[in-house]
Amino acid sequence: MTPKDETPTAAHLTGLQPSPADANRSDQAAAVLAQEPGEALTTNQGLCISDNQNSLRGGARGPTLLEDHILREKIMHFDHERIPERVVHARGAGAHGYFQVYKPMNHYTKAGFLQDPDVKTPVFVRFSTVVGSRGSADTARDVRGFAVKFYTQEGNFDLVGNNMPVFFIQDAIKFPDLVHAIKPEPHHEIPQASAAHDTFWDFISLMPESAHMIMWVMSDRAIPRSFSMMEGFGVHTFRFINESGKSCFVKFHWKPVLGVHSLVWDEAVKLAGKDPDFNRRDLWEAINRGQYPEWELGVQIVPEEDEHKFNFDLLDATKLIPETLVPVQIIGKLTLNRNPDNFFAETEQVAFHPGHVVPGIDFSNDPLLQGRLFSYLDTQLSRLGSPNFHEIPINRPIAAVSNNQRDGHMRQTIVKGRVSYEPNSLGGGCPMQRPWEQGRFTSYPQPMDGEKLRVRSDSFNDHFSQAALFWRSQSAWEKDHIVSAFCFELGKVEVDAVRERMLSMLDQIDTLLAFRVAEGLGMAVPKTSSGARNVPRTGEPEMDPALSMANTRKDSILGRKIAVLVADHVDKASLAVCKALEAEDAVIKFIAPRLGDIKNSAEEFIKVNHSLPTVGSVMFDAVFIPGGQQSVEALCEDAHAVLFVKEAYKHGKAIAAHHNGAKLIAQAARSAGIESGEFHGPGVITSLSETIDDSFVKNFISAIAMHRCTERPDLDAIVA
Ligand code: HDE
Repeated sequence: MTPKDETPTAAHLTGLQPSPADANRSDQAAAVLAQEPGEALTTNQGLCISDNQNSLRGGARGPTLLEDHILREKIMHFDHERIPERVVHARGAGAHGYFQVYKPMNHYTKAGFLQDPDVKTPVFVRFSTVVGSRGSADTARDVRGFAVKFYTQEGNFDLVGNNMPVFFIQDAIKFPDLVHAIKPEPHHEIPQASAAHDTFWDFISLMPESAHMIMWVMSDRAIPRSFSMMEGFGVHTFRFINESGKSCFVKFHWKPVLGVHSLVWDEAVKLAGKDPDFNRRDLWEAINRGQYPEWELGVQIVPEEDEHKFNFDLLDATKLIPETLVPVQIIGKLTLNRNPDNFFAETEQVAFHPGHVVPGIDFSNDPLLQGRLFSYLDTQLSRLGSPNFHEIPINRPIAAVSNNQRDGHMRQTIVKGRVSYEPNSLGGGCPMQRPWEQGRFTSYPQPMDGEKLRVRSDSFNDHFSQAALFWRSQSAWEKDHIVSAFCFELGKVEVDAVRERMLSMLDQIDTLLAFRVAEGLGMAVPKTSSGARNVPRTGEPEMDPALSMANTRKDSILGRKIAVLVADHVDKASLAVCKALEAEDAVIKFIAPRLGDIKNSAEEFIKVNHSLPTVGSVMFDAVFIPGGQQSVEALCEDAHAVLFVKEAYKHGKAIAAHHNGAKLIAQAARSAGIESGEFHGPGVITSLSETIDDSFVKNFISAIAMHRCTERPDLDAIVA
C-alpha cells in the first residue's frame, strides 16, 4: 500500500484519504474524521449558528431557557472534553515519520517491513515521562517512554520501549506496587512527578532487583537534553522468526543520530519553572525547522542455542546484554518529519500495545513482558472508553481489517451483509484464516513443560553485578552526578531506616558509592551490609563503553540553541560568527535586555528573539557574546546577563566572546567570586582580534559539539 520511493504521509491517519480498510465507510463519514475549520459555525448536527455569544433567554435580563439546545450541546461536549490520563506515561509528545530498513533482514525475520530498503513504513512515535501527570514538567528525573507504532503492510507493530534498557522489577505482578510507591503519596498527593519521597525509596530499599535500574535513574540519562538525544530500548528479549520458522532472540535499540546527551540536575530544576515544556517544545520546533530527528534501529541477536550462555537470564528485564558481549547491529533508520495536527486526536488518543506484533516478531517468556500483554489492551478500554479504539484514525492500521468483531461503544465501521461469524458458507467463508506459509501470524511453537508454580527461576537471582558494571563504566563526572542524585533523592526521605537500607543496597553495588552517598547524607554505611559485589564475574566485562554518555558521538551541532547576548550598538563584524554557526545547522537566538529591535554598529536593525528576564542560559546549549563597547557595557550592568554567563560556565557550556565581549565573561567571573576575574578552562573561547579568525569559530563549534565541558576549574565554588 505504501508506494515505494515516496515518503508516506500516512494520509489515512488524517482521515482525508480513507485506507482500504475504510472501503465500507461512506465518503461522508470519512470526511468527518479530519477537517479544517469551516467558514460557518455549526452545531455537531451541522446546524448553522447565528449567535455564539448569547444564550437563549426569557427576556434580555431573564433566565436562560432549557430549550437552548445549542447551549446545552456546547456545554455538554465541553463537560466531557477530558478523558482519563494514562495511569503512567501521562505526559507526552508525539510525531509522525517513517522507518526504512538498510538491508533485508530475512536471515533472521520474515517481518515484511524489515526486508526492502526502498520501502518507507509510516510510524507515529510518542515520548513520555512516566510518573508525572499530564500537566507536570518535562524535566523531572524519570524514565522516558519511547513508543513507536509502525503501520506496516502486515498490521501494526508497536515497539513500546523506554530510554533505559532495563526495568525496576522482574515480574509484572509488582508493577502496581512500584507505581503506587513512586506516584504522589495517597494521603496528600505530594510530591508531583518526583521519586524523591519516602514511599518510593521504601519500596526500592526492599526490592533488591531494582538496584540496576536505580543506577540508570540516578544517572543523567533520566534528564535528557532532548528526545532526539536519547536512546530507546525495547527492554525485553523478543524473538525474530524467519521464513523457515527458525527463531533467534533479539533486543531492540534506538541510537540517536545526534548522540546521547543530557541536562545537568541544576538545569533540569530551573527548566521546570522557566520552560516546563522544554523537551516537547524542542521536538516540535526541530520538526518545524526541517531538522528531522533521527535514530538508527539496532538489534542484538542471540541464537536460540546460546540462550543459556550468559551469567544472567535473557528473560530477566533487570538485565541488559552488554554490547561488548553481543554487538548492536544497525539495521535501519527512523525519521520524524511531521508534527501532529491535533494533540488530543493523535498524541493523546494513540494506543500502544506490546502485543501488537507482525509475522516474524514474537514474544519471549520474560514475565514482565507477559504481564504487559494483558495490561495495555485493558488500560485502553478504560482510557479511551470503548473496545473500538482501534478505529480512531491514529490507531488504524494501513493493513486491511476484516473480522467478525461487531458493535460496542462508538463503533465507526459499517460492515455490510448478514454474516458476522466464522466458519460460514453464506459469506463465501470470508473472512477466513490463513496458514503461516501465506504470511499470517502464528505463535512460535516454543516447547513448554513444567509444573504450574508461583516461583521465579534461580537464574534471576543476581541483582548487583550489572548495577556494578554500570557504575564501573561511568566517567568520573557521571559518577559525581549519580552520587549527587542519590544525595538529593535520599536527602528528601524522612525515615532514617529507609535511607539506611538504601545505603546497604548501594554498598552491595560499590563500597565507594555507598560511602560517598552516606557522606552526603551525614550518615554511616550500616555495618550489617553484606559488602560490595563490585567484581566482574566470570565472563563479565570489566566495563561496557556503551553505558557511558562520555563515549557518545559528538560530531554535530545540528539543532543546538545558541544564545547571542546583544544590546544596542553590538559590533556588526562579530555577528559573522552567527552565520558560521547557522551554516552548521545551529539555531541562533538574539537575547537582549528588552524585546523589540536593537541597532548594530552599522545602524542596522536586529530583531530580538527573547528578552533576558524571560529566558535563562539553561534553555540554551552555548553562549556567544559579540563585541561592541556600548553593547557589552550595557550587558555588564544587567544582572540577568551576568547570571546568564555565570550559569552557562557552571553548567559546562561552550562560551565564546569576541573582542571586548570578553568583558562580560570577566564580569561574570568576578560576580562568581573567582579571584583571578577570569573564567577559563575548556570551552571558554575568546579572541581579542577585531576580525573573526577561523580558529575562533572552529574552536567554538567543536566546544558546542562536545555538549558539555565537564573539567572546568572552580565549578564547585560557583553559586549559580
Ligand atoms: Fe508500560 N504501561 N507497563 N512499560 N509503558 C503503559 O499503557 C505496564 C513497562 C511503556 O506513549 C500503560 O497506554 C505494565 C516497561 C511506555 O502511550 C499501561 C508494566 C516498559 C508507555 C502500562 C509496564 C514500558 C507505557 C499506561 C509491567 C518499557 C507509554 C497507559 C509489566 C519496555 C505508551 C497505556 C504511550 C504505558 C503497563 C512496564 C513502556 C498501564 C503492567 C518495562 C513507553 O498499560
